[in-house]
Amino acid sequence: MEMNMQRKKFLDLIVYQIYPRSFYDSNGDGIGDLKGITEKLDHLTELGINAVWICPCYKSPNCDNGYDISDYRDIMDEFGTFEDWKNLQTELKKRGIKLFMDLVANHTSDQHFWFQESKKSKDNPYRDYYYWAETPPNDWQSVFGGSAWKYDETTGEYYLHSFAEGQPDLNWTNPNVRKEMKAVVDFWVAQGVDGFRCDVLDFIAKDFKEGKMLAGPKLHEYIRELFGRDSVSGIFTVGECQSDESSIVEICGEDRKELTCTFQFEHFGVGRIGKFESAPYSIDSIKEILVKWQNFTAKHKLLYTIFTDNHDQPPYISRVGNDSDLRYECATMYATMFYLLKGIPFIYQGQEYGVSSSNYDSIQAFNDVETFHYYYANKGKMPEKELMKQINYGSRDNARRPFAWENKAPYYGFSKSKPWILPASRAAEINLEKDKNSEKSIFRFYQKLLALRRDSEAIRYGDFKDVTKKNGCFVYERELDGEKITVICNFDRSQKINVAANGELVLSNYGGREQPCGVYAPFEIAVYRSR
Ligand code: TEU
Ligand code: CA
Repeated sequence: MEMNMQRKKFLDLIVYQIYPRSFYDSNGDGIGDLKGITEKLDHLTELGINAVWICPCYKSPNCDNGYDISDYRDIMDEFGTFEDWKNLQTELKKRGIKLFMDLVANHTSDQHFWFQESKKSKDNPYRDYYYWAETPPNDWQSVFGGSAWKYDETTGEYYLHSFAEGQPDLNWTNPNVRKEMKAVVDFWVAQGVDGFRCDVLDFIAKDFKEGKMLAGPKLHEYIRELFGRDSVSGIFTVGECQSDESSIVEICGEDRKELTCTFQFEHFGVGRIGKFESAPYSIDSIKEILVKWQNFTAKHKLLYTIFTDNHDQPPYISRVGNDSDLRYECATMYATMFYLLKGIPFIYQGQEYGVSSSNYDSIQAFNDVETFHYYYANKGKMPEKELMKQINYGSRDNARRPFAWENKAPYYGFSKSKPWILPASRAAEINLEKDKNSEKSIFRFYQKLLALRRDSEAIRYGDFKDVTKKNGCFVYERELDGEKITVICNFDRSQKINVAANGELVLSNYGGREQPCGVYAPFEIAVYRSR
């Protein structure tokens, strides 16, 4: 079954996710900024991406690094000015790179004008922009821990915050709130942005009756109101949403006028209990999840999003792979396994040089609000060593350490002065410069991989077929109009994989390989192409 043309075009995207605070600091204050991104655009062109998603860069007091917005139409002081943003957009356009902004529609900062008004009095015109209650009507817990209801002295009532206290939830049942958020979307579309990544979008519709914090029955109506309008119908939207089989069809179906696609997070559940505790895993279960979603999205003509990393997750290779003796092999194996699937690749900053989790023995080395919540909620309940082990394992800061551009420069070339958060503990060993100078360069591998994707219609639009015959490996084919790509990934220590892969070997992560069949080394991949 063919998807419509507009959707099909999105399969050409290769998105690079930027966490501005940690990308590059242009003015030496220790904080990454927009000018910093503009200065590093050659790196992105070299890598071979064609779109960027920038995490929130709006005005914010930063209780959750920009996910608490105090003005949706202006730029955070630390990141620069609106002119810097315009300039970044112009430079991206020159390079043919699309720009997706982060839309945080569920909550604002408690410093936002709406909330400042709302808390003043019970009859303030902005009162109903948020959820207020005399006593908490339920025992909802904040995603970051603790009650989701916070007492506010001014009027003696509680307000709802699904995330940090500084992130009060907007009341989407109020038509004025929906109007305001539409105006925010229109503002940025008028500025010429190409789309939005939509933060926790399913939280906008709560179901107080059923006691559900998210994905209430009005969700679809609200999303359609936001994006189902003709004036914004061409833009790309990717939702951070609950995405089980039935909701993903409802939110992303071609005829639904809701979202282009959502992030499918199931593979993040592998190898852990909750966010901070690891659990035994096998890569076969990751493979099974990928196969399931490839087949499901094909059947329902949906766009799949392909990613292993983002700003909320420790590097995938560290959590469910190998970031020590086989770091290069594992990073390139996962890149191959994921990014040659059918869907839209999202690459998170640092993946291209194999960035790995950090190890720090004190909570002082951390900055993230979620990490702090977990730490202080569990302090004293287990040995400090065990607690720090869990923090190092699961903290979002693993993905937020400054990008290590250079090998020797102070702070690895991220900034001229002390960064807002300590560099990755392994930055001296793992940085872009060192990677590029290495015989086994992850960056160069990514370049080849992305070039192959850009060059192959079978990879971008072709059918997916799982032809794996045993555990410990993933073998799949992509095919279109006589072009066939065979992808072989071995994640067993060493094994024999017999695959009738005729064609040319177009990608390998071990030197000197030619044979299509035979024994594969740990984390070895091979990609064959025939036409
Ligand atoms: O994250 C949504 C979310 O549910 C997170 O709790 C996520 O599961 C968690 O961070 C994993 O440890 C989004 C943003 O991506 C995140 O950075 C924000 O903090 C959050 O919304 C609130 O805006
Ligand atoms: Ca700066």
